[in-house]
Amino acid sequence: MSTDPVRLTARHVPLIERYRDRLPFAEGDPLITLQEGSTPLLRAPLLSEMVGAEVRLKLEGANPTGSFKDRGMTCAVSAAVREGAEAVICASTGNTAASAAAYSARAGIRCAVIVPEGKIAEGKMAQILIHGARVIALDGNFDRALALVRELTDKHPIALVNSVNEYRLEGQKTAAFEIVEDLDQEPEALFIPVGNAGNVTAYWRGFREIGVAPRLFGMQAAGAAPLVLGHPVEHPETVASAIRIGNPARWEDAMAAMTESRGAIRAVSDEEILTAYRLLAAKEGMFCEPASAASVAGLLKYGADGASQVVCVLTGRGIKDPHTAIEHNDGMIIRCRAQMDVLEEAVLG
Ligand code: AN7
Repeated sequence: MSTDPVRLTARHVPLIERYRDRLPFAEGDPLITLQEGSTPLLRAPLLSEMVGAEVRLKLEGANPTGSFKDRGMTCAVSAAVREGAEAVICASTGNTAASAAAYSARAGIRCAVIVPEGKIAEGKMAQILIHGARVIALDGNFDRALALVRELTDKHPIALVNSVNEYRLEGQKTAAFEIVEDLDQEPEALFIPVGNAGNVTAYWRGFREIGVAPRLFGMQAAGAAPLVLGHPVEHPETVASAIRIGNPARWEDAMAAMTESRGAIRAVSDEEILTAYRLLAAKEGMFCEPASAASVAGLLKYGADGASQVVCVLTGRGIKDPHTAIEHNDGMIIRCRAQMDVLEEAVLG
């Protein structure tokens, strides 16, 4: 009989343990985990009806820090600890930083994050700070932050945990394994938001490793769509702050993934993103962050392209960005005097 009072099922196993045979970690290696991965694949009845296909949502916001970044971060930080690192660093639009801060806290190592000043969602800043990381608020955008942090880590022995780190992609590819395990049929199309382009690259790697090939449809915000335009965007702008990126580090890898899968890279406007964001929350009960809604915005705008089994990746949780939710919603607040007739009018009127 086990001495551990908690009975572990497949779903409660740390990502590195669940997929150890497909990841570069051996038994006995340090394991820094917050029990990430094994996220739900939720049917979306209304979306399915709207696009005439079976649509499911991969809920990456169910990861411990509320985004898919945890899959890569358990690997990147475990590897950093294995290599004796005492500190990690990343440039970030918010989620990578929140994840790095949490996993570093768990590992007992220092963490610094470089973020574009005033441009990351409030919930992410709260996460980074409460985990005790050092925030460098840069007078420049994400692309500049990434260029600087790459230069810095060439000079100093600090582990870089952006998705230029191979361990990040190795961890993130596991989401593709889970989707195929959870579906009875193979997915035919995957819609996914694209920022620095690490995640779409990782999904393709994961699908290829297990011999499946859904078409990958990458979605960029129209104001930050370098891959669609074919050239870097110097001043990217979008309401979806997580993907406000003008020069993705995984440019070639991501384009190869979309070409090889016979998919496409496309743009969706902020308005289309916000429409999908509100629809997901108000009609499917699923509150994701604006960047995540880009995947569904793309599905609604361009259609399923003949696919009957479709997965949209919802990369992060809505509560990370309360400001955008309070600005753009279909709900209402009615101020009310504490008196029955006024209350009746407010509730029933
Ligand atoms: C919710 O945190 O780049 O194409 O620094 O947070 O792999 O970059 C975040 C990216 C999609 C895009 N959805 O993924 C960062 C960062 C959410 C995100 C993306 C991000 P990539």
